[in-house]
Amino acid sequence: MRIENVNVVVSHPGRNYLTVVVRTVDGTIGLGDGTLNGRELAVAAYLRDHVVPTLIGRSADRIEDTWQFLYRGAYWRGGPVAMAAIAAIDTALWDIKAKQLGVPLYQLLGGRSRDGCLSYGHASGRDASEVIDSALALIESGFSAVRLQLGLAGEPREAPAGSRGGMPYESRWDAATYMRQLPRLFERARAELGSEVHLLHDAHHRLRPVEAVRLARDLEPYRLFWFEDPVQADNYDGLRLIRAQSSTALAAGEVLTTIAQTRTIVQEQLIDYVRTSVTHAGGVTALRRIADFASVYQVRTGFHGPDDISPIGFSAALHLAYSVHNFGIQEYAGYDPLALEAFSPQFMFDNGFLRPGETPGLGVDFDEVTARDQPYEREYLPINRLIDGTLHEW
Ligand code: EZ4
Ligand code: CO
Repeated sequence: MRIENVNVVVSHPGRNYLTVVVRTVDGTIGLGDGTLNGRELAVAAYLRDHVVPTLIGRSADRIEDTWQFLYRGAYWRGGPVAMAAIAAIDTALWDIKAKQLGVPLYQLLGGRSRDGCLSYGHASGRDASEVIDSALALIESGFSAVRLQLGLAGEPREAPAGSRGGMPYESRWDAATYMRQLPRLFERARAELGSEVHLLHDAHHRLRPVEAVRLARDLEPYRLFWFEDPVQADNYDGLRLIRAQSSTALAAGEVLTTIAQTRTIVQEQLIDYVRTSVTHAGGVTALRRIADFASVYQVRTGFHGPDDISPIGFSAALHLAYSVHNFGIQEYAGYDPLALEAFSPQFMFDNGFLRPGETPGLGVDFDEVTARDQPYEREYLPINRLIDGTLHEW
């Protein structure tokens, strides 16, 4: 079935999302997510100017060939902009194929491997009491796994209203304060939330290796499900150091965009969970390969699932999570009601577990007409500075 038309829509149902709408000559519509937080328009231009014109008239059936055409055929490989663009097209083509065959996507990926996908929610707050209250609310709503983030240590969960002027919000962060506060938070969390709940934490690439080693060791008594992104993503030696000295489980990879970039951390088993996403690492085709590669090394999936991945990319991830053997956990940050309205996702959350929709395809819809009334708004991730003003990882 030939591709007749491809629309690239950047809209703002509560936040910015890049949605690709691929239409075949028989009227089948496939949806893809290429949202790259803070750089959405670059992906839109890459698609509109260089990808879409080459897709019109191509066979929508040839998903693998189209993936290779966009990746290998461009000569310039990888990078977050190109890989988000490829992801959007690839996801839309899987949606089309599953719709045309009349099955939910996971059936094309081998059928389900489990009854539901364990998910974790985000608990945050300005101090330990607030974080624990936030975690209790999540547990109350069914979650058996929660990520604990302490706002005071420099993690603004939401960019405050001030950032809505189109400039990034700036926060301050101090490693020593963070490293003092975090073990205390987890000590309290274990005391108040019990030993059964899974606890996670994300260090957002902020630590130097020796700091990360110390923190990973200080956190050992609290048995974290994982400690995420302790050091810069490309600092393999840093991860080796942490790995050699601590038994705290590690997760990394949300900023990686290709299977080749996951190679060292997976093959050397520097991590326990790989965090790549359908939206940022080249789509369903690419993520399936990463999951299979990781399975060889007993590395499990922990696909990135923030609300800056649209319900389309999130649903695609769930079909994979449902079907791959080495699934670990799925991040589920939840969505703004406007986003749920815009995409009508069919996935289900039940007692801490997620399941993809049962309707043919991804199980999402996209209301293009309403999207026109929700145009792009310039918004960026916050930035972090050290106490002396030096720019640091956010
Ligand atoms: O900073 O999605 O694990 N989750 C995260 C996220 C990322 C954002 C980047 O756009 O690290 O909060
Ligand atoms: Co993260």
